[in-house]
Amino acid sequence: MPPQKALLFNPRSANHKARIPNSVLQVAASIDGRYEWVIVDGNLEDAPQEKIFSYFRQGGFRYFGCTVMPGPQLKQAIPITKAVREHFPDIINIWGGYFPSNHPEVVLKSGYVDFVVNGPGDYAFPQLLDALSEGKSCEHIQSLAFLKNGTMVKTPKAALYAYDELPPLPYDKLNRFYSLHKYLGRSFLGERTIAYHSSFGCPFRCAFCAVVPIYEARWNGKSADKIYQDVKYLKETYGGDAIEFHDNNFFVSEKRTVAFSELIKKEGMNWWGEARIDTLDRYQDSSLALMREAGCRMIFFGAESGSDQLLQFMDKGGKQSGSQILSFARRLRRFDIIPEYSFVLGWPAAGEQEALRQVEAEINFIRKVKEANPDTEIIIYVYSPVPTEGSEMFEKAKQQGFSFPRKLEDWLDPAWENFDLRKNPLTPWLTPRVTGKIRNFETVLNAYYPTVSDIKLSGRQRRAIRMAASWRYQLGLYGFPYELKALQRFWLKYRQPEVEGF
Ligand code: B12
Repeated sequence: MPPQKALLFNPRSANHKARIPNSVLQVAASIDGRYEWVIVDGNLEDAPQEKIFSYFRQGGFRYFGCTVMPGPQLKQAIPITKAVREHFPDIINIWGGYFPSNHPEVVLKSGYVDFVVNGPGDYAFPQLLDALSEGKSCEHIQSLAFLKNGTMVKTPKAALYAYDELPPLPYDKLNRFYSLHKYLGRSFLGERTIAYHSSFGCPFRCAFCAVVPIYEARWNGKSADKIYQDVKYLKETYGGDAIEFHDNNFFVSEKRTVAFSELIKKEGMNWWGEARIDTLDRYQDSSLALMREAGCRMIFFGAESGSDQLLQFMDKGGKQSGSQILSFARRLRRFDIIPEYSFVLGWPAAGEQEALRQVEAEINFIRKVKEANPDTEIIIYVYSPVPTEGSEMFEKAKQQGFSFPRKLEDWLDPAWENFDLRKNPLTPWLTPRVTGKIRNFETVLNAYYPTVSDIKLSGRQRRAIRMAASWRYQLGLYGFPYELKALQRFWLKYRQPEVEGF
Protein backbone atom coordinates (compact mmCIF):
# COMPACT_ATOMS: atom_id res chain seq x y z
CA MET A 1 0.00 0.00 0.00
CA PRO A 2 1.75 3.23 -1.14
CA PRO A 3 2.02 5.89 1.58
CA GLN A 4 -1.18 7.92 1.66
CA LYS A 5 -1.34 9.57 5.08
CA ALA A 6 -1.64 13.34 5.50
CA LEU A 7 -0.10 15.50 8.23
CA LEU A 8 -1.90 18.82 8.79
CA PHE A 9 0.10 21.56 10.49
CA ASN A 10 -1.24 24.68 12.25
CA PRO A 11 1.81 26.93 12.76
CA ARG A 12 2.04 28.90 15.97
CA SER A 13 0.24 32.24 15.81
CA ALA A 14 0.86 35.50 17.65
CA ASN A 15 -0.44 34.70 21.06
CA HIS A 16 0.31 31.02 21.65
CA LYS A 17 -3.15 30.83 23.23
CA ALA A 18 -4.64 27.83 21.49
CA ARG A 19 -8.16 27.92 20.10
CA ILE A 20 -9.79 25.08 18.16
CA PRO A 21 -7.74 25.13 14.90
CA ASN A 22 -10.74 25.24 12.59
CA SER A 23 -8.69 25.71 9.43
CA VAL A 24 -6.84 22.38 9.63
CA LEU A 25 -9.77 20.64 11.38
CA GLN A 26 -12.13 21.44 8.51
CA VAL A 27 -9.51 20.29 6.00
CA ALA A 28 -9.18 17.05 8.01
CA ALA A 29 -12.97 16.62 7.86
CA SER A 30 -12.78 16.82 4.06
CA ILE A 31 -10.63 13.65 3.88
CA ASP A 32 -11.82 11.92 7.05
CA GLY A 33 -12.63 8.23 6.47
CA ARG A 34 -10.79 8.24 3.12
CA TYR A 35 -7.24 9.21 4.05
CA GLU A 36 -5.58 8.81 7.43
CA TRP A 37 -4.61 12.16 8.92
CA VAL A 38 -2.83 13.61 11.94
CA ILE A 39 -2.74 17.19 13.23
CA VAL A 40 0.29 19.01 14.66
CA ASP A 41 -0.53 22.32 16.35
CA GLY A 42 2.36 24.77 16.74
CA ASN A 43 0.46 26.54 19.52
CA LEU A 44 0.73 23.37 21.64
CA GLU A 45 4.16 22.05 20.64
CA ASP A 46 7.51 23.33 21.90
CA ALA A 47 9.32 21.59 19.02
CA PRO A 48 6.79 21.23 16.19
CA GLN A 49 9.41 20.34 13.57
CA GLU A 50 10.65 17.44 15.66
CA LYS A 51 7.05 16.29 16.19
CA ILE A 52 6.40 16.41 12.45
CA PHE A 53 9.63 14.56 11.66
CA SER A 54 8.82 11.85 14.21
CA TYR A 55 5.54 11.19 12.39
CA PHE A 56 7.25 11.06 9.00
CA ARG A 57 9.90 8.66 10.29
CA GLN A 58 7.07 6.25 11.18
CA GLY A 59 6.40 5.97 7.42
CA GLY A 60 3.12 5.88 5.53
CA PHE A 61 2.91 9.66 5.04
CA ARG A 62 2.79 11.35 1.60
CA TYR A 63 1.18 14.76 2.22
CA PHE A 64 2.22 17.73 4.37
CA GLY A 65 -0.64 20.24 4.56
CA CYS A 66 0.07 23.61 6.19
CA THR A 67 -2.38 26.41 7.00
CA VAL A 68 -0.89 29.89 6.79
CA MET A 69 -2.11 33.33 7.80
CA PRO A 70 0.22 36.29 7.19
CA GLY A 71 2.37 37.35 10.13
CA PRO A 72 3.77 35.23 12.97
CA GLN A 73 2.55 31.92 11.50
CA LEU A 74 5.05 32.38 8.63
CA LYS A 75 7.91 32.07 11.13
CA GLN A 76 7.14 28.36 11.53
CA ALA A 77 5.46 27.63 8.18
CA ILE A 78 8.40 28.69 6.00
CA PRO A 79 11.41 27.05 7.76
CA ILE A 80 9.50 23.86 8.63
CA THR A 81 8.12 23.35 5.10
CA LYS A 82 11.64 23.93 3.74
CA ALA A 83 13.05 21.38 6.19
CA VAL A 84 10.40 18.83 5.20
CA ARG A 85 11.53 19.22 1.60
CA GLU A 86 15.18 18.72 2.56
CA HIS A 87 14.69 15.72 4.88
CA PHE A 88 11.63 14.02 3.30
CA PRO A 89 11.82 14.86 -0.43
CA ASP A 90 9.01 12.38 -1.31
CA ILE A 91 6.50 14.25 0.82
CA ILE A 92 4.19 16.55 -1.20
CA ASN A 93 3.87 20.00 0.40
CA ILE A 94 0.48 21.70 0.16
CA TRP A 95 -0.28 25.16 1.59
CA GLY A 96 -3.75 26.68 2.16
CA GLY A 97 -5.27 29.66 3.95
CA TYR A 98 -5.25 33.42 3.54
CA PHE A 99 -1.55 33.99 2.91
CA PRO A 100 -0.94 31.48 0.08
CA SER A 101 -4.37 32.22 -1.44
CA ASN A 102 -3.43 35.90 -1.72
CA HIS A 103 0.23 35.32 -2.62
CA PRO A 104 0.32 31.99 -4.55
CA GLU A 105 3.23 32.80 -6.90
CA VAL A 106 5.81 33.80 -4.28
CA VAL A 107 4.84 30.66 -2.32
CA LEU A 108 5.15 28.26 -5.28
CA LYS A 109 8.37 29.85 -6.54
CA SER A 110 9.99 29.11 -3.15
CA GLY A 111 10.64 25.65 -4.59
CA TYR A 112 9.44 23.79 -1.48
CA VAL A 113 5.66 24.20 -1.81
CA ASP A 114 4.13 22.02 -4.55
CA PHE A 115 0.49 23.08 -4.42
CA VAL A 116 -1.54 26.02 -3.12
CA VAL A 117 -5.23 25.49 -2.41
CA ASN A 118 -6.75 28.83 -3.31
CA GLY A 119 -9.62 29.66 -0.92
CA PRO A 120 -11.87 27.06 0.72
CA GLY A 121 -10.27 23.61 0.42
CA ASP A 122 -13.15 21.29 1.39
CA TYR A 123 -13.38 19.84 -2.13
CA ALA A 124 -10.08 20.88 -3.72
CA PHE A 125 -7.95 19.10 -1.08
CA PRO A 126 -9.57 15.61 -1.31
CA GLN A 127 -9.68 15.93 -5.12
CA LEU A 128 -5.97 16.79 -5.13
CA LEU A 129 -5.10 13.80 -2.95
CA ASP A 130 -7.20 11.52 -5.19
CA ALA A 131 -5.45 12.76 -8.33
CA LEU A 132 -1.99 12.43 -6.76
CA SER A 133 -2.68 8.96 -5.34
CA GLU A 134 -3.96 7.83 -8.75
CA GLY A 135 -1.08 9.53 -10.58
CA LYS A 136 -3.52 11.63 -12.56
CA SER A 137 -3.27 15.28 -13.71
CA CYS A 138 -4.44 18.00 -11.32
CA GLU A 139 -5.31 20.58 -13.98
CA HIS A 140 -9.05 19.77 -13.79
CA ILE A 141 -9.22 20.53 -10.07
CA GLN A 142 -10.69 23.96 -9.31
CA SER A 143 -9.23 26.41 -6.76
CA LEU A 144 -5.68 25.13 -7.17
CA ALA A 145 -2.34 26.71 -8.07
CA PHE A 146 0.90 24.98 -8.99
CA LEU A 147 3.94 25.44 -11.21
CA LYS A 148 4.15 23.88 -14.70
CA ASN A 149 7.51 24.30 -16.41
CA GLY A 150 8.29 27.05 -13.94
CA THR A 151 5.10 29.02 -14.70
CA MET A 152 2.21 29.28 -12.26
CA VAL A 153 -1.04 27.60 -13.32
CA LYS A 154 -4.06 28.92 -11.40
CA THR A 155 -7.18 26.86 -12.07
CA PRO A 156 -10.62 28.53 -12.02
CA LYS A 157 -12.06 29.17 -8.59
CA ALA A 158 -14.86 26.80 -7.58
CA ALA A 159 -18.29 28.30 -6.98
CA LEU A 160 -18.90 28.89 -3.26
CA TYR A 161 -20.67 25.81 -1.93
CA ALA A 162 -23.19 25.46 0.89
CA TYR A 163 -21.59 25.23 4.33
CA ASP A 164 -24.42 22.91 5.39
CA GLU A 165 -23.30 20.24 2.91
CA LEU A 166 -19.86 19.91 4.54
CA PRO A 167 -19.01 16.92 6.80
CA PRO A 168 -19.08 17.40 10.60
CA LEU A 169 -15.83 18.46 12.24
CA PRO A 170 -14.00 15.48 13.83
CA TYR A 171 -13.69 16.99 17.33
CA ASP A 172 -13.26 13.58 19.01
CA LYS A 173 -10.37 12.69 16.72
CA LEU A 174 -8.74 16.08 17.37
CA ASN A 175 -9.13 15.28 21.06
CA ARG A 176 -6.82 12.29 20.56
CA PHE A 177 -4.02 14.59 19.39
CA TYR A 178 -4.65 17.46 21.82
CA SER A 179 -7.15 17.48 24.66
CA LEU A 180 -10.10 19.66 23.65
CA HIS A 181 -9.94 21.17 27.11
CA LYS A 182 -6.66 22.82 26.08
CA TYR A 183 -8.52 24.49 23.23
CA LEU A 184 -11.44 25.74 25.30
CA GLY A 185 -9.62 28.55 27.07
CA ARG A 186 -10.71 31.26 29.51
CA SER A 187 -11.77 34.56 27.99
CA PHE A 188 -13.87 37.63 28.65
CA LEU A 189 -16.86 35.53 27.50
CA GLY A 190 -16.41 32.46 29.70
CA GLU A 191 -14.23 29.78 31.30
CA ARG A 192 -14.26 27.39 28.33
CA THR A 193 -14.47 29.39 25.11
CA ILE A 194 -15.32 27.60 21.86
CA ALA A 195 -13.86 28.96 18.60
CA TYR A 196 -16.47 28.27 15.91
CA HIS A 197 -16.61 29.17 12.20
CA SER A 198 -20.07 29.08 10.64
CA SER A 199 -19.82 30.93 7.33
CA PHE A 200 -17.55 31.61 4.39
CA GLY A 201 -16.67 35.01 3.04
CA CYS A 202 -18.51 38.35 3.10
CA PRO A 203 -20.93 40.06 0.67
CA PHE A 204 -18.83 43.24 0.52
CA ARG A 205 -15.63 44.37 -1.22
CA CYS A 206 -13.75 46.62 1.21
CA ALA A 207 -10.49 47.39 -0.55
CA PHE A 208 -8.27 46.86 2.54
CA CYS A 209 -9.59 43.39 3.37
CA ALA A 210 -7.80 40.15 2.47
CA VAL A 211 -11.10 38.28 2.38
CA VAL A 212 -12.14 40.09 -0.82
CA PRO A 213 -9.66 38.64 -3.35
CA ILE A 214 -10.61 35.14 -2.09
CA TYR A 215 -14.39 35.32 -1.76
CA GLU A 216 -15.17 38.15 -4.22
CA ALA A 217 -18.23 39.33 -2.25
CA ARG A 218 -19.67 35.84 -1.87
CA TRP A 219 -21.04 34.60 1.46
CA ASN A 220 -22.56 31.32 2.58
CA GLY A 221 -23.56 30.40 6.12
CA LYS A 222 -24.34 27.21 8.01
CA SER A 223 -27.96 26.93 9.18
CA ALA A 224 -28.73 27.97 12.76
CA ASP A 225 -29.79 24.45 13.70
CA LYS A 226 -26.50 22.91 12.59
CA ILE A 227 -24.50 25.54 14.49
CA TYR A 228 -26.59 24.87 17.58
CA GLN A 229 -26.09 21.10 17.33
CA ASP A 230 -22.30 21.50 17.18
CA VAL A 231 -22.16 24.00 20.02
CA LYS A 232 -24.43 21.86 22.18
CA TYR A 233 -22.20 18.87 21.52
CA LEU A 234 -19.08 20.79 22.59
CA LYS A 235 -20.91 22.05 25.68
CA GLU A 236 -22.14 18.64 26.78
CA THR A 237 -19.01 16.66 25.84
CA TYR A 238 -16.20 19.11 26.64
CA GLY A 239 -17.84 21.71 28.89
CA GLY A 240 -17.75 24.60 26.41
CA ASP A 241 -19.54 27.58 28.01
CA ALA A 242 -18.97 30.49 25.57
CA ILE A 243 -18.52 30.98 21.82
CA GLU A 244 -16.24 33.12 19.65
CA PHE A 245 -17.66 33.08 16.13
CA HIS A 246 -14.62 33.46 13.85
CA ASP A 247 -16.68 34.19 10.75
CA ASN A 248 -15.58 37.27 8.81
CA ASN A 249 -19.24 38.32 8.89
CA PHE A 250 -21.50 36.22 11.16
CA PHE A 251 -24.54 38.54 11.12
CA VAL A 252 -25.22 38.78 7.35
CA SER A 253 -28.65 37.18 7.74
CA GLU A 254 -31.01 38.54 10.43
CA LYS A 255 -33.18 35.44 9.95
CA ARG A 256 -30.27 33.10 10.72
CA THR A 257 -29.14 35.18 13.69
CA VAL A 258 -32.65 35.23 15.18
CA ALA A 259 -33.09 31.48 14.62
CA PHE A 260 -29.75 30.80 16.31
CA SER A 261 -30.56 33.13 19.22
CA GLU A 262 -33.87 31.34 19.80
CA LEU A 263 -32.01 28.02 20.01
CA ILE A 264 -28.98 29.07 22.08
CA LYS A 265 -30.78 31.29 24.63
CA LYS A 266 -31.65 28.37 26.92
CA GLU A 267 -27.98 27.32 27.10
CA GLY A 268 -26.77 30.35 29.13
CA MET A 269 -23.70 30.84 26.95
CA ASN A 270 -22.04 34.18 26.12
CA TRP A 271 -21.01 34.74 22.53
CA TRP A 272 -19.15 37.18 20.23
CA GLY A 273 -18.99 37.61 16.47
CA GLU A 274 -18.15 40.00 13.63
CA ALA A 275 -20.63 42.19 11.76
CA ARG A 276 -21.18 45.35 9.71
CA ILE A 277 -22.74 48.43 11.30
CA ASP A 278 -25.12 49.15 8.41
CA THR A 279 -26.29 45.49 8.33
CA LEU A 280 -27.01 45.31 12.08
CA ASP A 281 -28.57 48.76 12.13
CA ARG A 282 -31.28 47.34 9.86
CA TYR A 283 -32.07 44.65 12.48
CA GLN A 284 -35.31 45.14 14.39
CA ASP A 285 -35.13 46.13 18.07
CA SER A 286 -36.74 42.78 18.91
CA SER A 287 -33.88 40.92 17.17
CA LEU A 288 -31.21 42.89 19.08
CA ALA A 289 -33.04 42.32 22.36
CA LEU A 290 -33.32 38.58 21.65
CA MET A 291 -29.59 38.38 20.76
CA ARG A 292 -28.72 39.97 24.13
CA GLU A 293 -31.08 37.65 26.00
CA ALA A 294 -29.43 34.74 24.13
CA GLY A 295 -25.96 35.71 25.40
CA CYS A 296 -24.54 38.00 22.69
CA ARG A 297 -22.18 40.16 24.79
CA MET A 298 -19.97 41.96 22.27
CA ILE A 299 -19.85 42.38 18.49
CA PHE A 300 -16.81 43.34 16.40
CA PHE A 301 -17.54 45.94 13.70
CA GLY A 302 -15.34 47.31 10.96
CA ALA A 303 -16.07 51.02 11.56
CA GLU A 304 -12.86 51.90 9.67
CA SER A 305 -13.25 55.72 9.52
CA GLY A 306 -15.51 58.60 10.53
CA SER A 307 -14.97 60.22 7.12
CA ASP A 308 -17.66 59.44 4.52
CA GLN A 309 -15.15 60.38 1.81
CA LEU A 310 -12.62 57.81 3.09
CA LEU A 311 -15.36 55.18 3.51
CA GLN A 312 -16.09 55.67 -0.19
CA PHE A 313 -12.37 55.60 -1.09
CA MET A 314 -12.00 52.20 0.62
CA ASP A 315 -15.09 50.74 -1.14
CA LYS A 316 -16.78 50.08 2.21
CA GLY A 317 -20.02 49.89 0.22
CA GLY A 318 -23.47 49.55 1.76
CA LYS A 319 -24.87 52.55 3.59
CA GLN A 320 -22.27 52.99 6.34
CA SER A 321 -21.52 56.62 7.23
CA GLY A 322 -19.78 58.54 10.01
CA SER A 323 -23.10 59.64 11.52
CA GLN A 324 -24.41 56.07 11.44
CA ILE A 325 -21.30 54.80 13.24
CA LEU A 326 -22.11 57.24 16.08
CA SER A 327 -25.88 56.68 16.20
CA PHE A 328 -25.46 52.91 16.13
CA ALA A 329 -23.05 52.98 19.09
CA ARG A 330 -25.78 54.82 21.00
CA ARG A 331 -28.47 52.37 19.80
CA LEU A 332 -26.53 49.24 20.76
CA ARG A 333 -26.05 50.59 24.29
CA ARG A 334 -29.80 50.34 24.79
CA PHE A 335 -29.47 46.57 24.33
CA ASP A 336 -26.41 46.16 26.59
CA ILE A 337 -24.38 44.68 23.72
CA ILE A 338 -20.82 46.06 23.63
CA PRO A 339 -19.76 47.40 20.21
CA GLU A 340 -16.10 46.67 19.38
CA TYR A 341 -15.23 49.23 16.70
CA SER A 342 -12.09 48.75 14.62
CA PHE A 343 -10.65 51.73 12.82
CA VAL A 344 -8.04 51.70 10.08
CA LEU A 345 -5.72 54.71 9.98
CA GLY A 346 -2.75 55.67 7.79
CA TRP A 347 -4.27 55.62 4.31
CA PRO A 348 -2.22 56.59 1.25
CA ALA A 349 -2.10 60.40 1.52
CA ALA A 350 -0.55 63.26 -0.44
CA GLY A 351 2.30 63.92 1.99
CA GLU A 352 2.89 63.97 5.75
CA GLN A 353 0.74 67.02 6.54
CA GLU A 354 -2.27 65.47 4.80
CA ALA A 355 -1.64 62.16 6.63
CA LEU A 356 -1.35 63.95 10.01
CA ARG A 357 -4.58 65.85 9.31
CA GLN A 358 -6.39 62.58 8.51
CA VAL A 359 -5.16 60.99 11.74
CA GLU A 360 -6.18 64.04 13.78
CA ALA A 361 -9.68 63.86 12.27
CA GLU A 362 -10.00 60.12 13.14
CA ILE A 363 -8.78 60.75 16.70
CA ASN A 364 -11.48 63.40 17.20
CA PHE A 365 -14.06 61.05 15.70
CA ILE A 366 -13.06 58.19 18.01
CA ARG A 367 -13.44 60.57 20.97
CA LYS A 368 -17.00 61.32 19.76
CA VAL A 369 -17.72 57.57 19.63
CA LYS A 370 -16.60 57.28 23.23
CA GLU A 371 -18.91 60.15 24.20
CA ALA A 372 -21.78 58.45 22.34
CA ASN A 373 -21.14 55.14 24.12
CA PRO A 374 -18.20 54.97 26.60
CA ASP A 375 -18.41 51.15 26.60
CA THR A 376 -17.42 50.99 22.94
CA GLU A 377 -14.19 48.99 22.59
CA ILE A 378 -11.80 50.66 20.14
CA ILE A 379 -9.28 48.76 18.01
CA ILE A 380 -6.85 50.70 15.84
CA TYR A 381 -5.21 49.12 12.80
CA VAL A 382 -2.89 50.80 10.35
CA TYR A 383 -3.65 50.21 6.69
CA SER A 384 -1.49 47.33 5.30
CA PRO A 385 -2.26 46.79 1.60
CA VAL A 386 -3.74 43.47 0.45
CA PRO A 387 -3.86 42.55 -3.23
CA THR A 388 -7.33 43.90 -4.09
CA GLU A 389 -6.22 44.38 -7.69
CA GLY A 390 -8.13 47.13 -9.49
CA SER A 391 -9.38 48.85 -6.34
CA GLU A 392 -8.67 52.62 -6.29
CA MET A 393 -6.95 52.18 -2.95
CA PHE A 394 -4.55 49.39 -3.96
CA GLU A 395 -3.73 51.15 -7.24
CA LYS A 396 -2.93 54.33 -5.26
CA ALA A 397 -0.76 52.32 -2.87
CA LYS A 398 1.22 50.92 -5.81
CA GLN A 399 1.53 54.37 -7.41
CA GLN A 400 3.04 55.55 -4.12
CA GLY A 401 5.71 52.87 -4.34
CA PHE A 402 4.18 49.94 -2.41
CA SER A 403 5.04 46.38 -3.47
CA PHE A 404 5.07 42.98 -1.73
CA PRO A 405 8.26 40.95 -1.16
CA ARG A 406 9.29 38.94 -4.23
CA LYS A 407 10.89 36.05 -2.31
CA LEU A 408 8.97 34.00 0.25
CA GLU A 409 11.69 34.18 2.87
CA ASP A 410 11.70 37.96 2.69
CA TRP A 411 8.31 37.83 4.44
CA LEU A 412 10.21 36.68 7.53
CA ASP A 413 11.90 40.07 7.74
CA PRO A 414 10.64 41.71 11.00
CA ALA A 415 9.50 44.71 8.95
CA TRP A 416 7.08 42.48 7.06
CA GLU A 417 5.91 40.73 10.21
CA ASN A 418 5.03 44.19 11.56
CA PHE A 419 3.34 44.85 8.23
CA ASP A 420 1.12 41.78 8.66
CA LEU A 421 0.27 42.66 12.22
CA ARG A 422 -1.17 45.92 10.81
CA LYS A 423 0.51 47.91 13.54
CA ASN A 424 3.45 49.58 11.82
CA PRO A 425 3.41 48.61 8.19
CA LEU A 426 6.20 50.92 6.99
CA THR A 427 4.23 51.74 3.86
CA PRO A 428 5.89 54.44 1.72
CA TRP A 429 3.43 57.19 2.70
CA LEU A 430 3.64 56.50 6.45
CA THR A 431 6.29 58.56 8.25
CA PRO A 432 7.47 57.95 11.85
CA ARG A 433 5.61 61.15 12.87
CA VAL A 434 2.34 59.73 11.54
CA THR A 435 2.72 56.26 13.09
CA GLY A 436 3.96 57.89 16.30
CA LYS A 437 0.83 60.04 16.50
CA ILE A 438 -1.38 56.95 16.00
CA ARG A 439 0.50 54.81 18.54
CA ASN A 440 0.64 57.57 21.16
CA PHE A 441 -3.10 58.20 20.92
CA GLU A 442 -3.74 54.44 21.14
CA THR A 443 -1.64 54.27 24.33
CA VAL A 444 -3.52 57.12 26.00
CA LEU A 445 -6.91 55.78 24.84
CA ASN A 446 -6.20 52.23 26.10
CA ALA A 447 -5.04 53.66 29.43
CA TYR A 448 -8.06 55.94 29.88
CA TYR A 449 -10.44 53.21 28.65
CA PRO A 450 -8.78 49.80 29.32
CA THR A 451 -10.40 46.97 27.33
CA VAL A 452 -12.98 44.85 29.17
CA SER A 453 -11.51 41.80 27.38
CA ASP A 454 -8.32 41.90 29.47
CA ILE A 455 -9.87 39.81 32.24
CA LYS A 456 -6.77 39.79 34.43
CA LEU A 457 -7.01 43.53 35.16
CA SER A 458 -8.48 44.30 38.62
CA GLY A 459 -10.90 47.17 39.26
CA ARG A 460 -8.13 48.95 41.21
CA GLN A 461 -5.70 48.63 38.30
CA ARG A 462 -8.31 49.96 35.88
CA ARG A 463 -9.03 52.98 38.06
CA ALA A 464 -5.31 53.65 38.61
CA ILE A 465 -4.32 53.55 34.91
CA ARG A 466 -7.34 55.68 34.02
CA MET A 467 -6.37 58.24 36.64
CA ALA A 468 -2.81 58.32 35.29
CA ALA A 469 -4.13 58.98 31.76
CA SER A 470 -6.94 61.42 32.58
CA TRP A 471 -5.02 64.71 32.22
CA ARG A 472 -3.67 63.61 28.86
CA TYR A 473 -7.03 62.39 27.55
CA GLN A 474 -8.95 65.41 28.89
CA LEU A 475 -6.47 67.87 27.36
CA GLY A 476 -5.86 65.86 24.18
CA LEU A 477 -2.10 65.69 24.93
CA TYR A 478 -0.91 62.35 23.55
CA GLY A 479 2.77 63.08 22.85
CA PHE A 480 5.41 60.65 24.24
CA PRO A 481 3.22 58.89 26.84
CA TYR A 482 6.18 56.87 28.16
CA GLU A 483 4.80 56.70 31.69
CA LEU A 484 1.61 55.04 30.40
CA LYS A 485 3.51 52.71 28.06
CA ALA A 486 5.65 51.60 31.01
CA LEU A 487 2.61 51.00 33.24
CA GLN A 488 0.84 49.05 30.47
CA ARG A 489 3.88 46.97 29.68
CA PHE A 490 5.44 46.25 33.06
CA TRP A 491 2.61 46.62 35.56
CA LEU A 492 -0.53 45.64 33.68
CA LYS A 493 1.02 43.48 30.92
CA TYR A 494 -1.82 44.93 28.90
CA ARG A 495 -3.41 42.59 26.32
CA GLN A 496 -4.64 43.91 22.98
CA PRO A 497 -7.46 41.66 21.62
CA GLU A 498 -6.65 42.48 17.97
CA VAL A 499 -3.20 40.87 18.27
CA GLU A 500 -3.81 38.21 20.87
CA GLY A 501 -7.49 37.38 20.33
CA PHE A 502 -9.67 37.20 23.42
C1 B12 B 1 -8.85 32.37 14.28
C2 B12 B 1 -8.06 33.50 13.63
C3 B12 B 1 -6.87 33.90 14.23
C4 B12 B 1 -6.30 33.24 15.48
C5 B12 B 1 -5.30 32.09 15.15
C6 B12 B 1 -5.84 30.93 14.45
C7 B12 B 1 -4.85 29.79 14.30
N1 B12 B 1 -4.71 29.34 13.09
O1 B12 B 1 -4.29 29.30 15.24
C8 B12 B 1 -5.52 34.41 16.12
C9 B12 B 1 -6.46 35.18 17.02
C10 B12 B 1 -4.26 34.04 16.88
C11 B12 B 1 -5.24 35.23 14.86
C12 B12 B 1 -4.22 36.16 14.80
C13 B12 B 1 -4.03 36.96 13.72
N2 B12 B 1 -4.74 37.05 12.60
CO1 B12 B 1 -6.23 35.94 12.26
N3 B12 B 1 -7.81 35.08 11.88
C14 B12 B 1 -8.51 34.15 12.45
C15 B12 B 1 -9.89 33.96 11.77
C16 B12 B 1 -10.86 34.82 12.56
C17 B12 B 1 -10.44 32.55 11.66
C18 B12 B 1 -9.50 31.52 10.96
C19 B12 B 1 -10.27 30.23 10.88
O2 B12 B 1 -10.17 29.38 11.74
N4 B12 B 1 -11.15 30.15 9.85
C20 B12 B 1 -12.01 29.01 9.70
C21 B12 B 1 -11.48 28.08 8.61
C22 B12 B 1 -12.41 26.92 8.38
O3 B12 B 1 -11.46 28.87 7.41
P1 B12 B 1 -10.09 29.07 6.65
O4 B12 B 1 -9.01 29.37 7.60
O5 B12 B 1 -10.34 30.02 5.56
O6 B12 B 1 -9.80 27.62 6.01
C23 B12 B 1 -10.33 27.22 4.79
C24 B12 B 1 -9.48 27.67 3.60
O7 B12 B 1 -8.71 28.83 3.82
C25 B12 B 1 -8.65 26.46 3.27
N5 B12 B 1 -7.44 26.24 4.06
C26 B12 B 1 -7.00 26.91 5.13
N6 B12 B 1 -5.88 26.35 5.61
C27 B12 B 1 -5.60 25.28 4.80
C28 B12 B 1 -4.56 24.35 4.81
C29 B12 B 1 -4.54 23.37 3.81
C30 B12 B 1 -3.41 22.35 3.80
C31 B12 B 1 -5.55 23.32 2.80
C32 B12 B 1 -5.52 22.27 1.76
C33 B12 B 1 -6.60 24.24 2.79
C34 B12 B 1 -6.61 25.21 3.79
O8 B12 B 1 -9.56 25.41 3.52
C35 B12 B 1 -10.24 25.70 4.73
C36 B12 B 1 -11.59 25.02 4.71
O9 B12 B 1 -12.36 25.50 3.64
C37 B12 B 1 -9.58 34.56 10.35
C38 B12 B 1 -10.78 35.08 9.58
C39 B12 B 1 -11.63 33.91 9.03
N7 B12 B 1 -12.89 34.01 9.25
O10 B12 B 1 -11.12 32.97 8.48
C40 B12 B 1 -8.60 35.68 10.73
C41 B12 B 1 -7.49 36.12 9.70
C42 B12 B 1 -6.99 34.91 8.96
N8 B12 B 1 -6.47 36.68 10.54
C43 B12 B 1 -5.93 37.71 10.01
C44 B12 B 1 -4.87 38.45 10.59
C45 B12 B 1 -4.37 39.67 9.82
C46 B12 B 1 -4.31 38.09 11.83
C47 B12 B 1 -3.25 38.88 12.57
C48 B12 B 1 -2.03 39.24 11.75
C49 B12 B 1 -3.94 40.09 13.17
C50 B12 B 1 -3.01 41.02 13.91
N9 B12 B 1 -3.02 42.23 13.57
O11 B12 B 1 -2.29 40.62 14.73
C51 B12 B 1 -2.87 37.93 13.75
C52 B12 B 1 -1.54 37.18 13.63
C53 B12 B 1 -1.64 36.04 12.69
C54 B12 B 1 -0.51 35.08 12.86
N10 B12 B 1 0.08 34.80 11.75
O12 B12 B 1 -0.18 34.61 13.91
C55 B12 B 1 -6.55 38.06 8.69
C56 B12 B 1 -5.60 37.70 7.51
C57 B12 B 1 -5.64 38.83 6.49
C58 B12 B 1 -4.61 38.63 5.41
N11 B12 B 1 -3.90 39.69 5.10
O13 B12 B 1 -4.48 37.56 4.87
C59 B12 B 1 -7.88 37.32 8.72
C60 B12 B 1 -8.39 36.89 7.37
C61 B12 B 1 -8.92 38.28 9.35
C62 B12 B 1 -9.34 39.42 8.41
N12 B12 B 1 -10.57 39.40 8.07
O14 B12 B 1 -8.57 40.21 8.03
N13 B12 B 1 -6.10 34.96 13.88
